[in-house]
Amino acid sequence: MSRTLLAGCVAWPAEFEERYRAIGYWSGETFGEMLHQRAQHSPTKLAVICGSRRWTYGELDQRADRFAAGLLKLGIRARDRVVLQLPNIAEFLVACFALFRIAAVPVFALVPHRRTEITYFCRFTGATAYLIADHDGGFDFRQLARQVCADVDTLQHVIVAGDAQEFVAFDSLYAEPCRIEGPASSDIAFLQLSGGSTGIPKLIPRTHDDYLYSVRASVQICGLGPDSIYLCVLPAAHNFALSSPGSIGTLYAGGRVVMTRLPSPDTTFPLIATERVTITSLVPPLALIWLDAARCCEQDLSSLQVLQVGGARFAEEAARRVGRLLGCTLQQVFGMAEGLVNYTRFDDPAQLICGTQGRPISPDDEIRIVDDEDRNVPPGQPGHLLTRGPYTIRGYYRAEAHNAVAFTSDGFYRTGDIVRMLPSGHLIVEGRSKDQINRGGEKVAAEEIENHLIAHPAIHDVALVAMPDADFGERSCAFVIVRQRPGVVDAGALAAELLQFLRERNIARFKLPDRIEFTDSFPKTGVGKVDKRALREQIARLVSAPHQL
Ligand code: OOB
Repeated sequence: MSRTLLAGCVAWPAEFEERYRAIGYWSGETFGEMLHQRAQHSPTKLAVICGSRRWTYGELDQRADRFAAGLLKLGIRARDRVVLQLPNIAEFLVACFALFRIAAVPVFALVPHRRTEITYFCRFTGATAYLIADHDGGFDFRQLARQVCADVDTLQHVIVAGDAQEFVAFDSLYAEPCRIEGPASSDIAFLQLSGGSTGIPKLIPRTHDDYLYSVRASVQICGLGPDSIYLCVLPAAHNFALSSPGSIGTLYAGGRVVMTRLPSPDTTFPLIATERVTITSLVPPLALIWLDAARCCEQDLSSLQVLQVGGARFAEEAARRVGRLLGCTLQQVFGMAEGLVNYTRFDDPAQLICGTQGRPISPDDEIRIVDDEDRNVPPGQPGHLLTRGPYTIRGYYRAEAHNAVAFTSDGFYRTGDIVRMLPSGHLIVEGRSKDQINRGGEKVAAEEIENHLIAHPAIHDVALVAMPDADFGERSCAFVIVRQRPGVVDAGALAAELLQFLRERNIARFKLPDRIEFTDSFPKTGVGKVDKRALREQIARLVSAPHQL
């Protein structure tokens, strides 16, 4: 029986819920139970490797229980929101499973997020706790936590993995396990971040039922089993690395998760060789770096069976090099934190593996490809991808007005992707209608950055668009119209000033424009809106012919 959902979340209509349960997609299992079962079944089997730490299933399960007890003692309760910003370390898994067990709701921030984003997540969700590592990549997160504490009234606890200074030490929370009232499988397990296309980031509520279905099906499609060893290279909290099949899928299958903070071949190739990694997932820019490094690699990468690439479009020519250079099978993954995930299948012909972004996980993933008026396009033609299904959300968290535009009245999610479907059901991502830059898998919502830039007194108007890039696929370019100023504007100095201005607004670095172009006016569409397509074409021409600058 389902309980009321966390306030601000949209449930599936009852007839869908009944159907998804009847078919068995929603199995009634929770994450906490899943890990517990694996631990009971094979307590001494290795589950997580992180540096020199090697934890068995029994140990991971125990740690999750003891950490859960510590969280309860601290006063964190079911349905409390906890902003979690951890790098790829074993504590990430302990924290997730502990929070899942006490039915508290992790909000998955990304490591590059800074004061502006974290403050927003904490305030918007009314978070009572913030969980961080002491530092990562030379950045001190305790410093950030001090600022966030000053900004957010609801925040009561900061928990730090590593040197906690004045905050609560992660390790000090391990307590005697206690009886815990777990969540229902229909409860919200966590809030994921949307790639976003609006000024304000959206949060995605996922239930144990729906997420575990996508995990279970992914495990099956990707052939994971007890012998699988997954290298977690991408941010552990991102949907791809978490559940497609990612670290949760690996644990589901009884395999082993190897955590790495650094994605570069110098670190990861030796790990693959020594830990005998069988599968990993990368975004296209990283895959290109790995392919290059593999040409003159002295490490033994022969254990690697599957390289998954997704998050952004992977060029077909690069896709064709994977087998030859890395000696493994490529799997393309086209997914979204809102739900729908597509995989190429291992027995697909090479043309489909290299030239498409895969087909949906579930027979009940409903796919519509439509024109601007929501009419189905003829088969094979490109159009807007709409989707509905057993693990695709029906609404963002506390976003009623936005939900009215992001979903159709009958519950299809408007992905903002332009796709084409082959007769086999495989999708090819042709482009995007959402106002977003996909910077090699890292998503930048144009409006969010435009809002920041327009706050600068020298700026009259601004438009952020994608420009083609050999390594990232896309980078961002800000077209800027400057207010009339006495004297000549020094473009170089102003561009530097704008970047500094953005840095001072404390946002993730990957959101800073990679290029700034000054202009007198924007091209306009028929109805008078800024014609971003024309701007994209303009910058693409400039980038492809730099000598004409
Ligand atoms: C994954 O999730 P998000 O939420 O960071 O981003 C979703 C968006 C998609 O709507 C699409 O625009 C783009 O990222 N995308 C791709 C792609 N995979 C994602 N575009 C072209 N080709 C691909 N293979 O990125 C994500 C979530 C789960 C698994 C994999 C990726």
